[in-house]
Amino acid sequence: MDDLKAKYLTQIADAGDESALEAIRLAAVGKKGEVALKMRELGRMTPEERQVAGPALNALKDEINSALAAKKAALADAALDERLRSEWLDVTLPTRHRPAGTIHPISQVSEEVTAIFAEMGFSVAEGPRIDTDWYNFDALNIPGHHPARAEMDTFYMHRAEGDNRPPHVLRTHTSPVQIRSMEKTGAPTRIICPGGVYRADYDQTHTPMFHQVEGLAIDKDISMANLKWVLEEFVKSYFEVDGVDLRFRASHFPFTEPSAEVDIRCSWEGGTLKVGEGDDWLEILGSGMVHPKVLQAGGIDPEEWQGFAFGMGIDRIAMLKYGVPDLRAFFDSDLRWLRHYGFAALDVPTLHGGLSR
Ligand code: 2U9
Repeated sequence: MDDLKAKYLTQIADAGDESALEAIRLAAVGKKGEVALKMRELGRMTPEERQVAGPALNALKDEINSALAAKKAALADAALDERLRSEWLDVTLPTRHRPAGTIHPISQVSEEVTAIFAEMGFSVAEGPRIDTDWYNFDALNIPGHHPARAEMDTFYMHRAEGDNRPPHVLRTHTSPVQIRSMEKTGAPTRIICPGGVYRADYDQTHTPMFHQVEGLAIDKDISMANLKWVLEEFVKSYFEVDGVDLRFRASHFPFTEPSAEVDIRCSWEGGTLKVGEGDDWLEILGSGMVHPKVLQAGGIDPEEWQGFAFGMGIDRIAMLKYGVPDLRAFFDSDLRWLRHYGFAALDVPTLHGGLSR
């Protein structure tokens, strides 16, 4: 019995995993194991022999069983230690790498403007960048002979000989989107139309493609007072100031009557723009009451409805807010410039979360 005990305790101590341990258990204390065979021999013993051998065999079985249990627990502990050693992670590491790309200031400003007007009930309308001269000009009260057509340095699409379709142009403003929107949804309406526009012009303050946002609100009793309030709210939100004076200067556009250009009070102390203080004025947009002929072109009865409209250059207001000195840099795709002036991809501008953090 001492030999049996020494044999199995050694085997148990040397077992490398649970399956080896199970094999030892079956061979030692299983139903057909060596201890069971020995137990069967008890029947052939004298009562005196049995009195000694019986308890000794039981004790041996108990000892082997507890050695098995202890070894099983030790193997489980070792396995857990091994998992803890190999399956770790450093929770102090940064969770996510900042994306290498940045949001272009023009995209950022378009999102900011959209968020501000969305809060005032305006939705975004979009349309084609190539449109007919009717949508781009005639519908906006700019007939064929009108000087505004020449002033806008329009890009005309090439037409093949015998092509009888109406002339198409690269839109010179986003106004054709508003005409299409009026045709589609009628009145009342509140929309803004941000997007790229084209004019054949190139110098320090002009690029052949630039960006505008125009707005249109049509209802039964809309006035210049509503226009003034909406623009004041916009300027305060966009430049992130509590108050600002606006100056409406009488102007002329074919598509609005009356028309006004809008300046905001500002100072240029130390070369940086401060909006809402100082004695300077900065022109930032054009506006007016939609011309009755334009409402008519959009299929809306000017006897019943009226509306205001405004337009501004996104590139220009982006330069003013973010201190970009040269317009042309917007279109250069210079990576160092983009890293400097770009915005973090996950900072979506909202009014409650801050427009431009
Ligand atoms: C419809 C009716 C009226 C849009 C308007 C302006 C005044 C304006 C310029 C600002 C700087 C263009 O980017 S810019 O060069 N825009 O001054 N835009 S009112 O009026 C509309 C538009 C559509 C149906």
